[in-house]
Amino acid sequence: MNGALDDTICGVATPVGEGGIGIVRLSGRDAVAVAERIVRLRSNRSLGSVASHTVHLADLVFPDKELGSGEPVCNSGPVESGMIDEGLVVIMRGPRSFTAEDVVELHCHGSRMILGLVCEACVAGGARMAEPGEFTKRAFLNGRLDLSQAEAVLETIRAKSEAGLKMAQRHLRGELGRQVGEFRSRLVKLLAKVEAGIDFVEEDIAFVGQEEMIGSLEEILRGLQRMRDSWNRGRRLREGARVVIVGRPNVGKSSLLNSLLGEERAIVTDVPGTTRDVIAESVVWDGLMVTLVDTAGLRETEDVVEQEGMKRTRSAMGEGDVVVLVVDASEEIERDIESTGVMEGCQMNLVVMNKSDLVDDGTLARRVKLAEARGCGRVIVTSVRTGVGLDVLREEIRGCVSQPSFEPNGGAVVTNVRHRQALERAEASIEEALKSLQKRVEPEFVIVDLREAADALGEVTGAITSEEILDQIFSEFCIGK
Ligand SMILES: Nc1nc2c(ncn2[C@@H]2O[C@H](COP(=O)(O)OP(=O)(O)OP(=O)(O)O)[C@@H](O)[C@H]2O)c(=O)[nH]1
Ligand SMILES: [Mg+2]
Repeated sequence: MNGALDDTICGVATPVGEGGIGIVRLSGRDAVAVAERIVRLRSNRSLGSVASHTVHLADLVFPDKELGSGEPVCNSGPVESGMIDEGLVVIMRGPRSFTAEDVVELHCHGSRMILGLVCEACVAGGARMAEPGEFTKRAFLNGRLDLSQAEAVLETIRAKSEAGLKMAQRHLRGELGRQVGEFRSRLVKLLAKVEAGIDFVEEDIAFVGQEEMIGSLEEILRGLQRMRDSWNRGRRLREGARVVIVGRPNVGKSSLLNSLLGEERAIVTDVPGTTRDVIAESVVWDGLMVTLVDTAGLRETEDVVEQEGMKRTRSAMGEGDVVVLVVDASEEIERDIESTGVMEGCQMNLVVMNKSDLVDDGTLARRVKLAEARGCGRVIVTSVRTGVGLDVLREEIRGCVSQPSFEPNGGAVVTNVRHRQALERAEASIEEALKSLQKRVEPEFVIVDLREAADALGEVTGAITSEEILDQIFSEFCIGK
């Protein structure tokens, strides 16, 4: 992405496809001048003369020179006369705009055809097509957003649940950047003190005591670790908690998945070993996103396809936030222990005793007790056939994934791999600095480590950054954002 900041860019800001309205956005020094060439305000005023942050009804046309060239863009209809559409023009002069530059939005009918023609007209009028994420990149480069906020724009657009959206919006408000920024400035102050200490070493002035220094660094380290610990919580908020359903073949795992989803997503048959692969599907329960994962049944087998399926089951279990073990209520629970091995020293969060419709209450109670004695978590009795216990199960799962620490309040939550890696690097450097301090080695070593830590934190907010990192971040955006 090499776009210089002194040119003017344009792009479709609304999704591809048909819609009530579609918006083409212009940003840059000449945004108003470019727009003036292609809009004819119904008020007959020139766009350059109207107040900022106002809306105007207008005809959108090709710039005059295109009209005069005698090359109609379309063979019939109004386009031939240079007219593209009628719409609204919004003018926002910098720095009070998303990019902090002059921005003009052209609101027209939401047709791919029209939006394409409006972009062509903008280009003919002197703009250039924007690259992915270039509007947001400009907002960052012009100091409107820090880098973590710019990334939060994407996170906001992509949020799939209410909780994920709230978190993204907190990032957008700059909470993460502020917190990281505070740690960084504390590090930079310490760094300055150590450097000053070195400069005056001959005069033997200790600007910052060894103990005080160690104390401060340890405090910063703990703060960073706390932030990084929020990673799993953040990932779950963004992607939804993964609830993995496991158990022996034929116990009703796929039936359970289907009924929790409310759709016939997985194949259900009475043949053991029906499911061969991992099936993941997301649902939103009262604003909380949950990804339900159905797996291949676990048993001893010679079948290579089934073996591969089971390998996938085990790796899915490793990635699960909640593991639900399904057992068949109509069979002795010991069988589940023998044939799956999963109950041995198991880490299950929930045990579902399904097919309760097939057994009498006495037997059921005895088996529930046995399962509970195994210490594999709470046992829930269900029957997919009659619907018994399914609401209870849904509530239990919700309870597992929305414990207090899971809610999007409290400190900043890390959801971005890049941020997590930067925090990890900062922590490692601070740990090195602490080791050097404890060994009382030359302050130069401490300085190098502290500087690295401060730089790593600077990468989160964009205080320290390279063109390469920026390109990587903004290329994930869509054009027009
Ligand atoms: N009676 C009764 N039958 C059930 C219940 N739940 C599922 N079944 C039946 O049990 C059989 C197996 O169900 P599945 O959902 O395919 O079982 P699974 O655990 O996914 O099996 P695999 O994919 O082979 O591992 C089907 O015939 C279902 O209709 C239940 O609560 N009661
Ligand atoms: Mg199945």
